[in-house]
Amino acid sequence: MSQDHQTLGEFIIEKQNEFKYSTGELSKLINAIRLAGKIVNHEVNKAGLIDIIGGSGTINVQGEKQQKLDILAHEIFVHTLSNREIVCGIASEEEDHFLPINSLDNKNQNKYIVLIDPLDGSSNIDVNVSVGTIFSIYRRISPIGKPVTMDDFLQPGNKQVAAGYIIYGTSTMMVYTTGHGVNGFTLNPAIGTYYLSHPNMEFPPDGNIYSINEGNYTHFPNGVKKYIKYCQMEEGNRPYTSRYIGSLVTDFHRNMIKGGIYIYPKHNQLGTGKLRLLYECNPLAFLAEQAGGIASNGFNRILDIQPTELHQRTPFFCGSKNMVAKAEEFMGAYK
Ligand code: P6P
Repeated sequence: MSQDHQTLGEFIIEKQNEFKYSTGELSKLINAIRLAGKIVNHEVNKAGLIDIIGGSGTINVQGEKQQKLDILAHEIFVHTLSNREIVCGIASEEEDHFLPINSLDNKNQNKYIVLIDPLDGSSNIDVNVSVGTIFSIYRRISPIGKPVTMDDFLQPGNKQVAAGYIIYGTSTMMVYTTGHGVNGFTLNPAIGTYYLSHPNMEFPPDGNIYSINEGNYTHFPNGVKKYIKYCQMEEGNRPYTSRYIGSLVTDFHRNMIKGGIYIYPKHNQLGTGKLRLLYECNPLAFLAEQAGGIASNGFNRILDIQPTELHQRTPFFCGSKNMVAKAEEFMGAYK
C-alpha cells in the first residue's frame, strides 16, 4: 500500500539537516518544485483532451518550435517558484534571458537560483510518449540584496546544491539529489502525494542498453562510430540493445534503473552536441554521479565545464560508469 512508504514531504523534513545552510529555504524550494510538477502533470495527462497539444506557432531561443505545453509548463514553474520567497532568479529553456525574481520586500533577499527545462522531449506529447521536467539549483554567488547577475547562472555544475527531474510517464515520478544520493518518489494521483518508491537509486556499473540517435550516424565523430560498432559486436555480453525514444529524461531514467549509456555527441551540422549544458546536462550529470555513474562530453567531466553562455550546448555521454569509460576510450583513440 502506498501509505506504507515515506512521503516526499516527510523525507524532506527528515533530510533537512543534511542540507548545507539548512535554514529551510532549500526544503521550501524542493516543495515548490513538487507542487509545480503536480500541476504540470495534471495538464500533461489531459493534453489529448483539450486544445493544448501541438505547436504554439512560436520559436524558442534554440530555434525550436515551442509546443503549447512547453510554454504552459514554463509558466507554471515560474509562477510557482516566484511567489514563495525562495529564488532570486530563474533561467529556462523557454526564455532567451534569465528572469530576476525580487523578494516580496523588494530587497533581493532570496538566495537560490533555478535553471529549468520545463518540458523536455515535448515533441513527443502528440504521440503520447513520456516527457519530463529537468531542474538545477544553485546558491547565488552575487551579493544578497542586489539583483541577480548572469554570473549566478554561469556556475559550473559541480556547484549545484540540488538537481532532479520529474518524469510524466506511465506513472509520474520525482527523482532528485541534494548531494546525498538519489531518491525517487512516485505520485499517487488519487491523493496527490509522492511516496518514496526508489530509495538510493544507483546506475549498475555495467549494462546492455545504448541510447543514441543512429539516424545521425554519418555526422558522428569516429570514436562514436567505433563505439556503436563495438556495441553491435557479438562478444561477451554484446550485442547490446539499442533503446532511444527521443526523450532524454525517459532514456536517462530507464538506463539508471536497468544499466545503460545515453550519448548525444557532437555532430558536424550542429558543431557541438544538441543538449544544453546548464539545464539538461549539468542536472543529469549531478544525478548520474550521485548514482555511481559518469557524465562527460566524451573527454571531460560535465560538472567541471565552466559555462560561458546561458543556452550553450555540449556533447553528452552519460550512464553506467564502465560503459561511459569504454565510450571515452574510443573517443580518445579515434580523436
Ligand atoms: P534528436 C528532446 O528535444 C531532446 O532535447 C531530448 O529529450 C532527446 O533525447 C533529444 O532531444 C532528441 O534529439 O535529435 O535525436 O531528435
